[in-house]
Amino acid sequence: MTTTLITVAATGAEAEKAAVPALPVTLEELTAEAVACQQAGAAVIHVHIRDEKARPTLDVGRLKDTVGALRAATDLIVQLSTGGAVTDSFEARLAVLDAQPDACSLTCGTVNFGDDVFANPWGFIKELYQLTQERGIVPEFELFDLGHVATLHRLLGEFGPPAGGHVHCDLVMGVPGGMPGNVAALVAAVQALPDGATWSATGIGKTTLPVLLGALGAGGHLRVGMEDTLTFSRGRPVTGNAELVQRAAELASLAQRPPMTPAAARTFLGIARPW
Ligand code: KMH
Ligand code: ZN
Repeated sequence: MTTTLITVAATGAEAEKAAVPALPVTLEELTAEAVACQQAGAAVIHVHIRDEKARPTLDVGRLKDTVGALRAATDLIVQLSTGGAVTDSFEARLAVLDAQPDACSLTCGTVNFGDDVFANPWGFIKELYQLTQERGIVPEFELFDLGHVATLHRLLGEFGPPAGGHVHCDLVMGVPGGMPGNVAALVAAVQALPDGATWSATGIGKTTLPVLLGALGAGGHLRVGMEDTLTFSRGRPVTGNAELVQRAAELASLAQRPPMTPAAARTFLGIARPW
């Protein structure tokens, strides 16, 4: 049976704990959330971490502890963010790989990000990509705009296939400054992907449900989570990541493509269990 890969992006770097008490920011909160999300149908966790004051951090020691704790408590594929926060340096973002995750995000271009800029120039992209190849860490190509697809083609053309041999992309849609979160943009991006690539999609904020339903209809996989949306339905805050995963799993099952298990996801993405 065809199944659906569900990734949970549990925390992100943008929401503030003070404003969103349900946001998992401590290692204990993140681990508990991960366990609940695996039970609800997630196979991958996309991870941003926070410091003791709940501010975003790329501290490598904390990242290592996080990878270890998530591996001990769950079977989820641990995908560390190399995007970090818009304020993070390229050096700190490259050093994320020192925490030896299973997988990492790799954004294929710069994008306006609300009032900020999420910077991903070519020199940084190719350095990060080559590092993932050297270390055997499987990248997920984050595509915020159609131009990012062109850069993905250039990257694969110049440096060859990723660790694991399979190209899996994530369309991040509806960021103010990126491609819109609608079906027309989704189809345009999917049509431009490299042959053989698989993809998931996520819609930020109000675009969450249109993108989720469009992705299911177009044969794609799903990313959900509090990094991307803080509202479950109009006027009703999300109470935790697991309810977003559960809704995605139910809709995927309704579409006759139930959630992929973490073990199947490892095979699908080309991730060997490294420990
Ligand atoms: N926090 C955004 C600036 C990623 O995780 O790779 C970047 C981001 C992408 O979230
Ligand atoms: Zn992220």
